[in-house]
Amino acid sequence: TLTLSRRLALIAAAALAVTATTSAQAADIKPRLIRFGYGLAENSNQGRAVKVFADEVQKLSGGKMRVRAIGGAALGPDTQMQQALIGGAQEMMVGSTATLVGIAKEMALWDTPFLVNNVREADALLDGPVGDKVRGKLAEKGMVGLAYWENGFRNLTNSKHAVTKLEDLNGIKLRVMQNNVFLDSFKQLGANAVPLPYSELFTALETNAVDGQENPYNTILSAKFYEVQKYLTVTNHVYSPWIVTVSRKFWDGLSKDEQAVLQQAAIKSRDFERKDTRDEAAKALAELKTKGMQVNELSAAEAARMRDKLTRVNAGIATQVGMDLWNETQGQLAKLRAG
Ligand code: TF8
Repeated sequence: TLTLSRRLALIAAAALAVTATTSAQAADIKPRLIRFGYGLAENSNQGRAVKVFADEVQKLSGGKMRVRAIGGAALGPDTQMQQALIGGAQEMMVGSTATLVGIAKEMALWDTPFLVNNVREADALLDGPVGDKVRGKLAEKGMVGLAYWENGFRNLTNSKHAVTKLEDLNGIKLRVMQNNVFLDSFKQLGANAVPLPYSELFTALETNAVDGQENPYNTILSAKFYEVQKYLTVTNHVYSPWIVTVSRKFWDGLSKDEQAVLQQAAIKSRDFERKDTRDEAAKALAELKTKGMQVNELSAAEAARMRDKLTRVNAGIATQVGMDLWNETQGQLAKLRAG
C-alpha cells in the first residue's frame, strides 16, 4: 500500500500536469491569501526567493492567490512558525530543515557533517528519492514539504580569536541550531555549544552572550554578522538546505489546481534561489574581507582532525534516521561519485 506521503507526492505530480494544460481562468482556483513567513531579512537570498515565489503564485493563479511575505522572523522563529502551520494558523513558511528534526526525525540526515562534497551532490540527493522520502515524512505531522532551497555550506565565525586548530575551539561559546546533531557535533569539537533560535542570534553575538556561530557566507553577509564577528574559519562542515512547507490543514482544503500552483511556484523559486545563492556565495567571502573580517583556511591536517571529530556523530544519525534511509543515501552518493 502507498504511504500517505507517497500519495500526496503522486497527487502533487498529477496536479502539476493538469495546470500545465489548463489556463488560470479555466482552472479551479479561488481567491486565497497565503501568509508566508521566513526568518532572514528581506534583503537576503531567502527574502529574494520568497518574492519570486509570491510573484509566480500570483501569475499562475491569474491574480487569485496572493502571498503575503513576512520576513525577519516577524511571525516568530522557525519552530514557532512550524507549530502555526501544523495548527493551521499560518499557511506557509521557508526555514531550516534542522529545526524540523523534532517533528520528523529523518530531517537529521541533512545535518550529517560532510555528507555531500559539492552542490551537484546536494541537488541530486535533495531532489531525488532520498529527498522525497525525507520531505514526505512531514505529511503525517501536519505539514507538506514542497521543495528544498539552498541555505549552503556552513562556516565558522567568532569574536575571540582565529581558529587555526581544533584546540582553538575550547571554551568558545558557540551558538548552534536547535537539535541534538548540531549540539553533539560541536561538543565533539570541544566548543561550549549553546542552542538558540536564529532570530536571537545577532543580539546574542552583539552582547557577547555567545562568542561565535556557523552559517553560510550569504547569511554572514546579509545578517551583518561581520559587525560583531571578527574571525571567519573556512570549514564547510555541513551543507544545509532550507525547505518550503505548507500547512497540511490548508493544503487539504485546496483544489488540485491550487496545489499545483504552489508546487510549481516552489520549484521555480527553488531554481532561482539556488542560482542566486551560488552567485552571491561566490562573491561573499571577498566582500566579508573588505568588511574587516579576518579569514583563514585550515591546514589539511587540522581539517582532517576536525572532520574526524565531527563524523563521530554519524553512527548516531544513522540510527536516528534509520539504517535503510542511511544506506540508500550512501548508495546514491557512491553512484554519483562513480558517474
Ligand atoms: C540558522 C539557519 C537559518 C535558518 C533560517 C532563519 O542558523 O542557518 O538560515 O534558520 O530559516 O538558524
